Amino acid sequence: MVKTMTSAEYMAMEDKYGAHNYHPLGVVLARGEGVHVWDAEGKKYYDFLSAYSAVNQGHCHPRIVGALNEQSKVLTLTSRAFYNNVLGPYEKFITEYFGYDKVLPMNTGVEGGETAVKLCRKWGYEVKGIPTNQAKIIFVTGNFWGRTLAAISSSCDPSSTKGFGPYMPGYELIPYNNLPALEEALKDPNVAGFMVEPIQGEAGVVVPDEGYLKGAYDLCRKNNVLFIADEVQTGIARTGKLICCEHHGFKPDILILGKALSGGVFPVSAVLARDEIMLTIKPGEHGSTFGGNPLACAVAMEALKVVEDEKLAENAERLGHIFRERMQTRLVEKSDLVTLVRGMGLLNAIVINDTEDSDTAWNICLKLRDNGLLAKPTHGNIIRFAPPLVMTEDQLHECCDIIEKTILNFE
Ligand code: IF1
Repeated sequence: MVKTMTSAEYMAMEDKYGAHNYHPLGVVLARGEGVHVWDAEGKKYYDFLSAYSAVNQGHCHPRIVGALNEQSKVLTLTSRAFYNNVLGPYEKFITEYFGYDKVLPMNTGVEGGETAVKLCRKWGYEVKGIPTNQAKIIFVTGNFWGRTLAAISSSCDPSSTKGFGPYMPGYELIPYNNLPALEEALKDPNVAGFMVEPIQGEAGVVVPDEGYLKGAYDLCRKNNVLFIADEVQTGIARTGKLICCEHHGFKPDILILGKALSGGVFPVSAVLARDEIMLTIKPGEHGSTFGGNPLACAVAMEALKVVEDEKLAENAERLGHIFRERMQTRLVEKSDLVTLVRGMGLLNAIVINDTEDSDTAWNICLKLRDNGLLAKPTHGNIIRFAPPLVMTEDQLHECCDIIEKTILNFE
C-alpha cells in the first residue's frame, strides 16, 4: 500500500520518476464510481473524459468489477497455446452481439488497428489478388489510431510523428470528408482497404457531413475495397448507437473495438469481420500473449451486457440532444467565447473562439476543474465532453450548469 500523500506530492513524484510523455491537467484522482471521480484530498468531480471513452459504463461498475473478481480467482491467463473455457463463449457472444462471423481478440486499441491493417493486407493478397507487397491502405487527414509506428505512419500530426521516422510504407493519405478524393484514390487497383473513424476524436470530435460515411462505404464496395471502421472511441454506445456506423445504415467490413469493451477495467480490444476476411490469417501468423485471456473475455462479456441491460446507447442518444441543445442556446448563441457545439450521442465538443495554439481551452478546463468537472482540451481551442453513459438527466443538467457558469464567467 502506498502511503497517503498530497496531490502536489503525487504530481511531483510522477514528474521525477515517470517519462514526460504527458502533460496532465493538475488533478490527482484516487477513486471513481459511476459518473464521479474523487481526488487525493477527497474532492468530488464529474468525469467528462471517461478515460477517453473507456469507462462508458461508469467507473468501477459493480457488475464488471464483479466479473473481474470472480474470474480472477479461477483462471486469468493461459496464452493461446491452449484452449480456455471462456474464450469460446466470449467469441460466440461478441460475434452475435455485433453481427459478424468471427472475432480476433487483442488488448489495446492500437493493436486492434494493427490487426485490422494486417488482416486487410492479407485479404488484399489472397482474395483480391493484389501483387505481393503492393497493397495500399487509404487513411484520411486528421486520423488518430494510436502510437505505434504503424499508427503514426498514417498521421499528419507532427507531435505524433516528428523524430520517429522512418515510417511504414503502403499508406495513402487523402482529405477527410471528401468523397471525390476517395473515388480518385480507389482507382488504384492495389488498394485493399479504407480505414476511418466515423467521428474523429483526436482531431476534435469532427463529425463528417451527412452521407460521407455511407458514400465512402458504397465506393469501397463498388471497388472491392474493405471499409475498416475504427470504432475504438465511437463504438460501444458512445454516439447513441452500439456502433456509430449504425447511424449511417451500414456494417463495416472490418470493425475495430477497444476502450469501453472492458468498461475501462483493463485493455481489451477486438477486430470483427466475416469469414472471407478473417480466415485469411492462419495459425502462427498473428497473435499476442494476452489477447483472448479468460479474464478479458469474462470482463468484456459483462461490459457488453451492461451496455444492453442499462440501455446505454439510448441514454447517450437522449442526453446528447439535451447537451447540444443547452450548449447551443446558452453558450453558442449567448457567449462570444464559444462558436460551435458538435458531436453525436455523448461524444461532443465545443469550439472556443481562439487560435489552435492558444491556451484558452486549457485555462477553461482548469476553471471547470475548480468548479467540479473534469474535461480535456483537444488542441488549444476545442474542449471535448464525453461523460460516462450511465449519467442521469438531472446530473447532465447539473453539469451543463457548471459548464455554462464557468464559461460565461471566464474573461
Ligand atoms: C493517448 C485522443 C482519444 C483512438 C482511436 C485507436 C486508439 C485511440 C479512434 C488507440 C486512442 C486515445 C489514446 C490517448 C489519447 C486518445 C484520444 F485524445 F488522442 F484523441 F481517445 F480521443 N483508435 N485514443 O482514439 O487506442 O491503443 O490507446 O488503446 O494518450 O494516446 P489505445
